[in-house]
Amino acid sequence: MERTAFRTCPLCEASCGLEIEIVDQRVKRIRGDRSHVMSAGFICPKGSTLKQLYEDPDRLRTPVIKEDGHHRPASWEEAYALIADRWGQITDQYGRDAAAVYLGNPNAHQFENSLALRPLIKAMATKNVFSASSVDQLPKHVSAGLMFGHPLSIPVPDLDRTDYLLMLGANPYESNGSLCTAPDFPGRLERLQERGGKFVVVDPRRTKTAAKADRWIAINPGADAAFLLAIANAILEERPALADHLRHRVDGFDALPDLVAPFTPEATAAFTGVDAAVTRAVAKELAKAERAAVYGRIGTHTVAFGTTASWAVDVLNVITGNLDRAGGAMFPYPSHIGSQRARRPFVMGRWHGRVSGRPEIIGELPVASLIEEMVTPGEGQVRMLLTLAGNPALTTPNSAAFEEALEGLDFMVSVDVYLNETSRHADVVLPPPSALERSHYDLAFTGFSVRDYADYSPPVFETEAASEFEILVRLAAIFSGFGPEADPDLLAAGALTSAIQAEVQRGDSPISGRDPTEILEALGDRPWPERNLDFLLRIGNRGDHFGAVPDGLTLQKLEGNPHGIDFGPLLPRLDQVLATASGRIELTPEAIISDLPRLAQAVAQGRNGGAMLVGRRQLRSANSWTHNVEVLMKGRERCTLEVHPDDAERWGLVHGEKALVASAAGKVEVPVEITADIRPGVVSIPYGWGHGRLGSAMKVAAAYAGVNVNFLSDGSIDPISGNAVLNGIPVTVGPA
Ligand SMILES: Nc1nc2c(c(=O)[nH]1)N[C@H]1C(S)=C(S)[C@@H](COP(=O)(O)OP(=O)(O)OC[C@H]3O[C@@H](n4cnc5c(=O)[nH]c(N)nc54)[C@H](O)[C@@H]3O)O[C@H]1N2
Ligand SMILES: Nc1nc2c(c(=O)[nH]1)N[C@H]1C(S)=C(S)[C@@H](COP(=O)(O)OP(=O)(O)OC[C@H]3O[C@@H](n4cnc5c(=O)[nH]c(N)nc54)[C@H](O)[C@@H]3O)O[C@H]1N2
Ligand code: SF4
Ligand SMILES: [Mo]
Repeated sequence: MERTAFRTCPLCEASCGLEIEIVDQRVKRIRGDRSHVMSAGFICPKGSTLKQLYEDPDRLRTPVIKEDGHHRPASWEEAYALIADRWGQITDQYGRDAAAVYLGNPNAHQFENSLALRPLIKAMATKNVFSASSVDQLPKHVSAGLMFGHPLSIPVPDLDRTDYLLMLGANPYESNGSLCTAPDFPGRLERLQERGGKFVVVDPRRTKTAAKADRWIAINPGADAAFLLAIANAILEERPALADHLRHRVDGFDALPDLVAPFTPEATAAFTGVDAAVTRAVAKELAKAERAAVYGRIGTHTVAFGTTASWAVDVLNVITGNLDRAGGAMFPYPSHIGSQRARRPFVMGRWHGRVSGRPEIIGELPVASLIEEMVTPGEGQVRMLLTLAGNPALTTPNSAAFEEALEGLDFMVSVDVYLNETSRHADVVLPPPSALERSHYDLAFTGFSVRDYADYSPPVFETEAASEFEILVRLAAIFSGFGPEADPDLLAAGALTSAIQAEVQRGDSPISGRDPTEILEALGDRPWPERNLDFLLRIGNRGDHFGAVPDGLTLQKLEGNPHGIDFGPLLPRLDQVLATASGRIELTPEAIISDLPRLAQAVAQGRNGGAMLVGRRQLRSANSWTHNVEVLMKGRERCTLEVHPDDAERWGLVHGEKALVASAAGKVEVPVEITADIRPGVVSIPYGWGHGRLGSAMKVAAAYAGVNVNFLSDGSIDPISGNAVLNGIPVTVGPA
């Protein structure tokens, strides 16, 4: 029996369409879906490995429970009963804050997880909620929240129409883009150049992306905020007026020249390592380009001035008139979002961390503070941890201390497909099905897409196993006190019914005043995640509003379009987006302005000349977890220390031999790769490696272990957002 299935790849934000050939219930081949409305056949080497990930003998298929230091298979009933028991004991004795949860990256790629998480977290009723966001893009949420009023109102570069892209700390030739969903990002950049446009890459490393760029600027790590403000300074010297479409929508424009006055291209040059003439040239190009966009990613976010850099990116988009216009930086409008978004302005600090008092942001505390919450005794100490689709032992700072803290916990649960560096510490591991056994819709990344589109894929293979939705609902039931035997269907039905009831009661809802029973019935008898999704789509901005808009979007319509539906290029929509108290763009938010003296001080201090460590991503890895796939791993060693030839000589390093790299937090030994494609004084180790730890069960990954770069990150943060500093870490380097 042969058939072809179409499925979105969930491994990175590009969300490519895949065409999967199946013969006799086995995957024969996976290639790019040439008819997909966004990816048009593009695929990277990881996309076809959904087969290997599905077939991987090391992938967990039943729960495991740790006994005497070893994991043994267990039934679901036994696993849930144990969790209910321990949860009860720990929270009865120590209170709800004794339990913490860490949410990893794949949650954002699985819509059923996104749907189940809110009730799950609510059921835990703990303030100790942590996620990968605070080792990633949190600074962008904060700057967007402060400037535009909502932490998800993040403008994306209009890649397909821009004439000039200034890109900082991003390497889409390897990463395929982030906070910018654009399958075949490299192809889109090449087309930009073909139509006469330019792109400039700011990165301490001459990455593949930088090598293709019209200009590569080898900035010092951690200096982007100063560089961007120097560009703003140079542009504002010309006293430009705001563009017409922004003129009455911006507060703080007049205050800006004084605020950026200390950051001239000349004054910042020693700190950024960028010649004033180059900064001025970029400022001129950016200001004069017909349609331009500034875009910053990991290298601008995971640094000591991450929020300031994130803010400065959009300051430039505003003052050059490029925000909210075609070819500039625009706000996507995904189909599952209704026309009315809550207009309550963004706030931070609704609660605070126990130990260093860090403010809550978007419902979370910074994961860099999780160690102290676990190890500092006293009321509210974290004694139980739930990790959901995350591998914080490799991905969060100060890994040695982190793993030690995990060992000190009373109880730990992981929901994960592998027994890996993190879940090996867990008392119970609950495995969800593999990607090919689950359906897909992008609730998260369509919100950052360069075109408005929607696609849905049903599961490629049926499975008897519990869905991840069911696992999360059952955990929520346990945490709510309904116990391990509660019926997940009843709970899911209850949650959807309440959502419908709340919606019909909203005056501005497209289904205001309708009968909730009629709405629930209209959603049919699909699995619960699908019913929830259909509900969101149908009340969404392109929805059929349950019959009111005859041709409107429904899940059924998406099912009939397996290559997705393209709704066209992004449209200007600033008025709809703005949710600040003033109703305008806040160009000079207090939380950021008040931190500028710290940047001015860093600029004045300059550099001490010591080595700085940065990370990097690689095309054949997805964060820390696809390393058990042999076809992705074979070939030359990839977990290496990139060093400039001058530095190698200075430090006595030999290509292929090991170097010892040490920071305030720890040290690692790593093979040296001498390359001129890195700024002198900067070294780079890729992130996501460090496998083969005792108790993990990933044979291929163990054979290509590499080292964990987060042994070197010391837990320092960007003080505004609390995001971890993972790039620009002072290190010493010598032969091992
Ligand atoms: N030094 C340094 N550190 C970094 C970064 C960096 O650039 N440098 N980058 C940061 C960034 S951007 C991110 S996003 C984070 C990522 O940090 P994490 O989210 O903690 O790490 P991942 O490697 O994505 O781990 C995903 C985990 O989920 C499991 N998994 C995979 N699919 C599923 C699924 O469908 N369900 C469940 N339940 N589990 C699944 C995998 O086995 C793995 O254990 O790391 C951050 N850490
Ligand atoms: N193949 C692959 N693709 C991925 C992932 C993966 O692990 N592998 N992970 C996915 C995830 S979760 C994310 S968040 C995205 C991230 O996507 P990107 O943001 O494109 O991530 P990186 O490839 O890590 O690129 C960061 C770049 O910043 C540079 N850099 C470091 N410090 C600085 C600095 O201070 N200033 C500047 N200007 N540059 C600096 C680094 O040299 C590096 O080239 O990728 C996603 N896609
Ligand atoms: S670029 Fe990302 S979404 Fe596309 S095939 Fe590769 S891993 Fe999958
Ligand atoms: Mo990420």
